[in-house]
Amino acid sequence: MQLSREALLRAYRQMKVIREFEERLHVDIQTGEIAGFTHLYCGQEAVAVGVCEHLSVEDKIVSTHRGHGHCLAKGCDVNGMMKEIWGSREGLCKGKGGSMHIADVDKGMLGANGIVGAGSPIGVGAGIACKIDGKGHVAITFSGDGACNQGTTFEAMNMAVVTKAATIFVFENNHYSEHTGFEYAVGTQKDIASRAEAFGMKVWRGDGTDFFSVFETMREVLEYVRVPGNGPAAVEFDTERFFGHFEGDPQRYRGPGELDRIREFRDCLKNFRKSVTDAGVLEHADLDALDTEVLAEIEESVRQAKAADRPTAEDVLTDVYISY
Ligand SMILES: Cc1ncc(C[n+]2csc(CCOP(=O)(O)OP(=O)(O)O)c2C)c(N)n1
Repeated sequence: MQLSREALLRAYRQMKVIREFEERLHVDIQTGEIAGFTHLYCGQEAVAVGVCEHLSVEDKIVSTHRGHGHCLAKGCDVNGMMKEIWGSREGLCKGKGGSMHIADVDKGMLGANGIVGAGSPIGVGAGIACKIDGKGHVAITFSGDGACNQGTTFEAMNMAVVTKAATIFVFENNHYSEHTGFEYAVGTQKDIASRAEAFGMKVWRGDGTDFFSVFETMREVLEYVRVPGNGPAAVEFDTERFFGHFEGDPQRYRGPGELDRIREFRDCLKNFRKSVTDAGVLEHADLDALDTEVLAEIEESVRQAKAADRPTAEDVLTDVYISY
């Protein structure tokens, strides 16, 4: 564990912000005040944070329908995010993106996406731009195990190899595509990374419930892809989602005790806490203090979101077309 104390505290804080943001949405969605479809990222925090902690604002990411964690890890404003999901005109995208279509181009966050597999081609375009730029910046495209079965993903992987795009395909294998198990739905070798390998990419694999595994793996992947001319790479992280596919999903497809087991043994926040306290680099009290701070921050973001202005009828006619 070679990270400084400051870097460790920052990583924990980032994961905790995502965890509490999502746990709070899980509660608040029950009231019906938050409109639209919401897919929570709880359980997968180590992936978003372990990836994004390596990135600068010039590096781009492309997200999925389960995108809150990616946005927060890339530096999107917590209050702006909460207001966006609450549908306020003060939100990050003026309440017009909502949970599934948040973007913040100034932060290098090119957008969440409601269409499964649609992020990969965007990530290739951004990766080609990074390559042309020649400054060693990269584009990361996040996809789930379900998205790995989409034709768009295959086409994007081939295009990335052919064009030597500075794109990294990060596959988050949380074992479910909606309600369909990975074991059933993925035919080839039960492994996503080997598919990417077949397209001619260097691939890596890591434990997505362990921040240190993600962080170290990404260090290697980025070292490779940041070298102009090396082209793309893919990495598969084995991870877990704690909630249903969408909010309201009763999860009857889960095995008995499955959720209890993953919350007990595959929780990236618990695993992080154990690693750093066992190694004596941080104290429980350091982390407890951050927990308190983050809870207050989330509470404040909800207060602001509830009080924020809602869109007006005139707002329907603005931002219909955007020119860059
Ligand atoms: C092209 C397309 N097909 C189907 C859907 C419906 N759909 C939404 S999410 C999802 C499953 C995605 O699973 P995965 O890629 O593993 O991501 P996860 O939900 O596990 O994060 C499906 C089939 C969609 N939104 N877009």
